[in-house]
Amino acid sequence: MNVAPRTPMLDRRALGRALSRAADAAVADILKASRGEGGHLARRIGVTGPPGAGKSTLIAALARHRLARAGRVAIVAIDPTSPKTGGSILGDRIRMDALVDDPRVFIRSIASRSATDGLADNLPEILAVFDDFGFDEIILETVGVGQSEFAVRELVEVELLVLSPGAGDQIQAMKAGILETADIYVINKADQPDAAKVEAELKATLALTSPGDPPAVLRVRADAGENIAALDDAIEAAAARQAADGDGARRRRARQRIKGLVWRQLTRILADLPQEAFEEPLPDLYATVLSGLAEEGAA
Ligand SMILES: Nc1nc2c(ncn2[C@@H]2O[C@H](COP(=O)(O)OP(=O)(O)OP(=O)(O)O)[C@@H](O)[C@H]2O)c(=O)[nH]1
Ligand SMILES: [Mg+2]
Repeated sequence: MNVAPRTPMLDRRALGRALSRAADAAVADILKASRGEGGHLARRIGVTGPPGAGKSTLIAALARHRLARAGRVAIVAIDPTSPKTGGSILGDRIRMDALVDDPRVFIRSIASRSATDGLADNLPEILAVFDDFGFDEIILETVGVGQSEFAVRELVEVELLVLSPGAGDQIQAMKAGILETADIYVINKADQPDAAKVEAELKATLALTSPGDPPAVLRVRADAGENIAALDDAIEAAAARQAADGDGARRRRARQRIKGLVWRQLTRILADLPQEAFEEPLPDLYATVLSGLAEEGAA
């Protein structure tokens, strides 16, 4: 008898516990628990854009297509406003009700806490849990058009920027450089009158910032699922280009995890130093901080 290969059942409670542990773990514990690299990696798709552009609606529509290609998909929303909650919160910021009961989908909202770039300072560790639990893909929603775009870019393989009509001002307001970070540009709310205008404006801007090789721009209607299949194909193509880079994703993961861990440790060491330490000559202060980092690593 031919039995189709099946993804083993997901232990949601174990996953929930592992995520909470990763969110709260001290750096030393993370180092201790590290099992060496080389394991399975979930592909990461970042979805970013201004508030209300339709990111969550788009992700809900997109997830259905991604599930046809992947066995298990996690949706992680970085929520800049909500306080930290134990489980997944499915408030009105997340429009994914239809996916909640799908056993192949896991949805989690994460408070951004105090990191200066608007991301949780331990986000690399939290995302790594999904690798360990055998997820094929993570779709990561982040709000904003500021610092977080640059930080997210390092965390994902494929980055989508979602804009909507009325975004003309948003395009103007985006800092130079942010527009260039995405692989795929999505104009959502194609049903609204100004969609074509926003698309033209965006294309004109991209022609200046990426002359010769303008990235994909797609007009979609997330709430009706229109043109989402084309977006799904564009993601697949962008992912294939990334995959050609061999172990690029693995190296990128290692780089941002170590950066995150050292940053957290540095922040703590600086907070714990007595005021007098900052009156010492800079080379001495530097040596003090470095030895603090070395002690933590060895702990
Ligand atoms: N007309 C129209 N409305 C849409 C479309 N897609 C989403 N919306 C609506 O736009 C509003 C915002 O959608 P969300 O998906 O919550 O947007 P978001 O970018 O995730 O918002 P935040 O997470 O709050 O930043 C909701 O009322 C959606 O129903 C679309 O294609 N057309
Ligand atoms: Mg949202």
